[in-house]
Amino acid sequence: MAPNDFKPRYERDGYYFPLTAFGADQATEYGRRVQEIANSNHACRLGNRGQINQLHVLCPFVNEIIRSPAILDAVESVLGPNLLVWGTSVFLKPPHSSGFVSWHQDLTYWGLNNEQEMSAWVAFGSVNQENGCMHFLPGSHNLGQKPHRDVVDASNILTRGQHAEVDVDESQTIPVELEPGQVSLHHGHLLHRSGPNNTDHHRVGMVINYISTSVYQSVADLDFAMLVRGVDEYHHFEELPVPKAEFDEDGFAMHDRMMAAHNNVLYDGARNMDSAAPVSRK
Ligand SMILES: O=C(O)CCC(=O)C(=O)O
Repeated sequence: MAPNDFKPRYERDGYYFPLTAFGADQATEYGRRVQEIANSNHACRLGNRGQINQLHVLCPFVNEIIRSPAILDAVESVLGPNLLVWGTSVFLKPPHSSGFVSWHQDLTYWGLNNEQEMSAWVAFGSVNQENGCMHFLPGSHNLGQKPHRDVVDASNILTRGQHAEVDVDESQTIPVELEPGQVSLHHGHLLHRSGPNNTDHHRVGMVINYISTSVYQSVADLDFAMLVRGVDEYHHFEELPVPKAEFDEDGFAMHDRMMAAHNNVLYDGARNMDSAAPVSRK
């Protein structure tokens, strides 16, 4: 069951944290494995611009993370019982790295037909202002979809370097500090950003994008998602299989197809993106 205050606070503020989904030891172990992948030869095939994308298609342990009952209960309390995962991303922030994420709303370039979506950011280590945690602008999900502008900046680890065209009063924003195993959840129209990592340690976490099965892709004919709770009575997305083994060839083939489909959507209408190789998402 979701905490009693989950839905009212989420609907009022556009986010909720902290929700505890994993014990600290379990979360630290997940973080160790994710970091191992980030340091491996696989990393360059899995994303770009400081992201690793769609690990849930390739790694059974990530598939376990996206099915956390604590997270699914919270998401279900707002989106209903039938849930898909549309994507997962690890935004890499190595020690003393300048990578940042500009103010944006997630749903801007995802091509989804409505806002029946929620993102869960899972901390595998401590996440704070020093190592580049997210900052939220409370209530900004009520602004609806704001225009965004693509800005080429090598340090921006968002796919298109997109900036929401909004003047955000930083004094009104909330730093999303989390301990290992804690999760923050946010609405696809909530304005958020994150800063660089000024510490000696990696910042390790993963974001999971949940949608209701009723959502459909409005920009492309083909898109993929994975059923994680309930039933999919719509079949708007090609269903992703649960990976059987880590990084097997079937998983890679599916991952390549999914990334190609997402990139069609994410780069729709993109200009001046020479520095952004279209292999990442979000
Ligand atoms: O991990 C970060 O620093 C940014 C993540 C983000 O923008 C998101 O989860 O939507």
